[in-house]
Amino acid sequence: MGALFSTADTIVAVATPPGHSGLGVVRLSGPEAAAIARHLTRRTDPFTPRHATLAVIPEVDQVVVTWFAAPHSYTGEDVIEMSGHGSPWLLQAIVERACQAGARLAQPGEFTLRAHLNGRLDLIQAEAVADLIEAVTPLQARVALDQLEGTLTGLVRSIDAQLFDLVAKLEASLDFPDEGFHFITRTNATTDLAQVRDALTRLVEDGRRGRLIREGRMVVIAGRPNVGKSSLFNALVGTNRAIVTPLAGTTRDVLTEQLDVCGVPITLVDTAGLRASGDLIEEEGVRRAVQAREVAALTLLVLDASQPLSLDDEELLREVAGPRLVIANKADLERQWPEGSALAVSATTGAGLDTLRTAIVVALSGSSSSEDWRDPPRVSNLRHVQQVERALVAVERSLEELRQGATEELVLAELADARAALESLSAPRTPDDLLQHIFSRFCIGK
Ligand SMILES: Nc1nc2c(ncn2[C@@H]2O[C@H](COP(=O)(O)OP(=O)(O)OP(=O)(O)O)[C@@H](O)[C@H]2O)c(=O)[nH]1
Ligand SMILES: [Mg+2]
Repeated sequence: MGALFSTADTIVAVATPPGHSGLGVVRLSGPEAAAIARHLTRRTDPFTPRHATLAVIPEVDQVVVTWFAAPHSYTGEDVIEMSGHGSPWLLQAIVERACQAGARLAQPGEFTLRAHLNGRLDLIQAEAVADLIEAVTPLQARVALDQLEGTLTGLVRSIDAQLFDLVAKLEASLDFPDEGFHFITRTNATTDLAQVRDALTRLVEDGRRGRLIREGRMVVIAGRPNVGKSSLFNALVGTNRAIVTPLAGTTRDVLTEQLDVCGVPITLVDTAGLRASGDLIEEEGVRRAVQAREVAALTLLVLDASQPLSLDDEELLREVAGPRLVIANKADLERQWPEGSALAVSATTGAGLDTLRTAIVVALSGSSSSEDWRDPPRVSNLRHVQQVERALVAVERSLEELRQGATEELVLAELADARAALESLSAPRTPDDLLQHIFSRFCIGK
């Protein structure tokens, strides 16, 4: 732990993924980085900053060395990147030689931690680096990139600046105890704070969608046998992953696939048709289907539009309460009942699937409208959402105090809390345990 927060030594790690690849990169950061690289390549001349230099590490590999001189580097320290051939053995050999020459193996996230400690990235940006690396959908990557580029930081700063302005005026008023609210009227303070509240409210709303995009959700397909659950599963996944037959009771196991639904990473689950069959295997399948429904964020309850609704269907509609979408499948055939609020789709022709995709993300986000899902939300990380919420609660309390005619002191106490929440987002003074927590989810070499 101690070593993690010291930036006095030089750290080294392979920065590319394990396995064989065209290129592999070893990264060094710290005061000895350039000297160690020279030692490894038997070079007497210094490297030229930001120039790619072909060099040889005797008996190991040919490498291209790039030196980023402090402070113009990712970490803000001297950084050396050595690109070699992407063999795990060769890269490991380079790391070992670097360690023999005085470097220390980097811990997960330690390069980015140093970038943060050296003021190159605030905490929001550092966390965005991990999100960017882990992104599995284009929208996830876009949200993380925006944060890395400082969109959220800038927004939080501007909200905090508005609060600071108000705090300054209220504090100055404290020197005029007789009059009270000397430098700003209650009405103006209320107007300013209402603006801040609205900006924070929009961010919290953004956060609901942002978390959905960042975290993903599990969606389970359920319904009676033969209604076309597996066909729908295949249609959404885009491959014939599940077996489809005209026989009721085809699917017994629980099948899962990962897919991108309007930018949200979804784990889609296909399950056995729900019925009492007396068949041992099928009953186990039904038990697992019920279990899957219990952990899923959303159930797609599939009904067959080409068959009259049975008592079993009615029962299922009562039983599957929770968050759900009712789907009238086989809408390409003659319909036997009016869909009402059910979504008409055809798993075989693909009709209605786009509407269904939108309906899934809208239902998961709990929003009432199908806002433009391609529009990247500005906040997505739970820690960030929580701090914005904390700031919002404090601002709402301060508005209430103003309304009730409270003194400047009371209003100021709430505003201090709001500002502390906002500051903890970009966090120049983050407690070590929070840093430890945040950076432990990084991979080694980042
Ligand atoms: N016309 C039409 N047929 C469909 C549609 N969806 C599924 N089917 C047919 O319905 C039959 C059952 O489809 P499955 O996808 O296996 O149904 P399931 O709900 O998974 O069935 P179990 O696994 O037995 O519970 C197959 O013959 C499919 O070709 C559809 O949208 N239109
Ligand atoms: Mg099936």
